Amino acid sequence: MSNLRLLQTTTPHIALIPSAGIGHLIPYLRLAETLALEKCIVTIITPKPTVSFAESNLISRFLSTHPDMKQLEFQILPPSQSNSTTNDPFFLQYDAVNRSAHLLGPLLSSVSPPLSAIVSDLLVSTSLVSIVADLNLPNYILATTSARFLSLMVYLPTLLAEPNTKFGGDSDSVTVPGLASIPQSSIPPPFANPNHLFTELIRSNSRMIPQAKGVLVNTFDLFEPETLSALNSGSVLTSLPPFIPIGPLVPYESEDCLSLIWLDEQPEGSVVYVAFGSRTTMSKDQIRELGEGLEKSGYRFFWVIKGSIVDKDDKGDIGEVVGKLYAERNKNKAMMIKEWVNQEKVLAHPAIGGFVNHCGWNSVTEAALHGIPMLAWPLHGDQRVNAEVVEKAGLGIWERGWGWNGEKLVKAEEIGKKVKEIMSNAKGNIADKNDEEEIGAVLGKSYMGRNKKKAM
Ligand code: UPG
Repeated sequence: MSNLRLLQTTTPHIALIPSAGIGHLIPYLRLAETLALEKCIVTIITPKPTVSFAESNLISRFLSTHPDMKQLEFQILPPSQSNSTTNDPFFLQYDAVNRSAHLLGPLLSSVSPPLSAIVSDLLVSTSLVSIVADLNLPNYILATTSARFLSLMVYLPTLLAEPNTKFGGDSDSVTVPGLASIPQSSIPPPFANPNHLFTELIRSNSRMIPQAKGVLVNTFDLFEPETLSALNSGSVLTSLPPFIPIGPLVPYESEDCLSLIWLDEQPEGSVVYVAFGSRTTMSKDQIRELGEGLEKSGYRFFWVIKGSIVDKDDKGDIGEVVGKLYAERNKNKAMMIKEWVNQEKVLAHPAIGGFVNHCGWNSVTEAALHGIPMLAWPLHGDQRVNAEVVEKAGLGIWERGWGWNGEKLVKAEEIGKKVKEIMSNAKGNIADKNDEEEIGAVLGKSYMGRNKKKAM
């Protein structure tokens, strides 16, 4: 009993409440480890069921390597099968988590020792306001995106309430006070529809930010100085709590993945890593152009390919996605993989010289942490605004004309050219002559393979 009292008075107990998807889970696991190292008791509240296998696998692996961490499963109401504005399974899950939030009250009040504070995802903050008030607990938000996109979210309710605001309209840009204006072309297309589920979720939850005790942001002062200062000086809105940069969040201890063995055999800085996060796929035609572009660049590459938004639906092997001939002719200079890789360890590997990515904010912060130059290819959501941050900070290049995912077919030539551009800045500055000869030889073989039935 006396020990328990000691715990209650001296050891903070923090509950972490992520929402849905890997991009919103990983920062919470990183924060969990950081808090535990600071001698806090941490309880992670995980919505169940998850949308993807990747989320449930990651949670189990994390808990098995962090036995001191507590977990409570939060059984959520079934997500709607669709909504008139979207059938994106992650948006539907955010909505389901919000609709289930009333079930969190009893769960949060039952934990022992009693909680000292809650850190929750922005996308559940509205639903949590009355619950945390009843429990008399301070609520912090951990924002998983850039401070720049966060500012747009903070200001979204105001923008949507103004009669003259037009997203996707003729004006060139959108103004958030205190920030450099945001081009219309960077505004996520769903914002043009005020009834879109994504817009509605952000609008309703952002309204509650002033009620939070503070907002922890996975960014750092040098990366987004003006934006952080605009948020904290009252320029964006006057009623905001402090925005505290705590990034880049440090990756937690985790196991190696097998693909690192392949990287061990590659020269320093020689490999371009290509990955678009946990939930982004491209059309078959775009995957083909990307594949050819990587070949044309002449560099070795490590390519993580997602065949569907949710991994549970991702069937077929790599040969079926990129073509067996393509896979065969690149096998000596490329690692192509459809399974989960430990991306942070890949980026930390000395063989990696550049990173082609979609500017999911976790990928950006991981690349920043390891100083890997990026070719930004933003595809949806916050990613074009994030790409502005990357470009401004000098961490990478961005070809704006490539548009949103599916808006146009980006051709292999352009991709190859841009890959060469980032890789020429890479640590080892590779362009290895033997490699180019090898490519030529293999291309010859594949040409013969393609034509063997119709030519002698
Ligand atoms: N990851 C792996 N292995 C894989 C795939 C992903 O380790 O095989 C990790 C990666 O290291 C990163 C995370 O998964 O930590 C993916 O996060 P992110 O790069 O942010 O991409 P998304 O999964 O697309 O993240 C969603 C949104 C993105 C947003 C982010 C944070 O799509 O636009 O910025 O959530 O809110």
